[in-house]
Amino acid sequence: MTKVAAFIFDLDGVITDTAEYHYLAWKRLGEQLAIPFDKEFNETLKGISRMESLERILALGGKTDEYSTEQKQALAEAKNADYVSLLVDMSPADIYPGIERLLQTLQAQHIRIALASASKNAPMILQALGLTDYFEYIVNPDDLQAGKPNPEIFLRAAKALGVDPQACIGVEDAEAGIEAIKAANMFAVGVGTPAVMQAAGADYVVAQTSELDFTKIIAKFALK
Ligand code: B16
Ligand code: MG
Repeated sequence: MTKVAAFIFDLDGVITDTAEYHYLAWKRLGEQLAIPFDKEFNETLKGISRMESLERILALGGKTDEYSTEQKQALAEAKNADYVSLLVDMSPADIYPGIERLLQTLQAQHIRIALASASKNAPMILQALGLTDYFEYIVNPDDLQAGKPNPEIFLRAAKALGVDPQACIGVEDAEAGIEAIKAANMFAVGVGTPAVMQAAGADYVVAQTSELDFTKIIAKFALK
């Protein structure tokens, strides 16, 4: 039986609730561009890179060809400045319930820990949450050829840790993220609506992070 060697975490929506701030900042930009959208559409942006998210919003409004590459870059930067301004008060109080307990257990069990977030702001957010020291490796999204659902980000983390993907457990809240974990040949833990997570391929699902229990996850992994 394969022994679990590493846990690879998503950030937004798993470790903390930045997903809500991404939504607010994109929504405000969408309104400026006369492209309103709701939370349902926003779900499709979870785990998706900044530029790809902008492209999807412009496509929604039928405005893909209305902006040059430079203008799109400026729009993405404006969204990011707005998003970062929403994070100023972030502190360890913003860590989702159960996350630090899980990280402590993993450390005590000598299981390796990495971060596979599409966010370029991830190192700054981990710092603000006081969690940086738990992570042995943080994938730099600038180094990737393809974003989630491509498995590259999870495979990159496994390679950096020097572990077999089949001995890794990925934790995600986005459909694109679950698909990326499965395509990487890893065990996928989904945080969110069970039907949605299962449809994306999750091997084990919890409705919220407070239910992330090391012993239960390992037991499910062992059954695979
Ligand atoms: P940034 P994750 C993703 O983070 C978010 O889910 C997604 O909404 C965001 O567009 C993306 O990071 C890029 O973030 O603009 O900060 O570089 O869920 O992969 O941790
Ligand atoms: Mg996420």
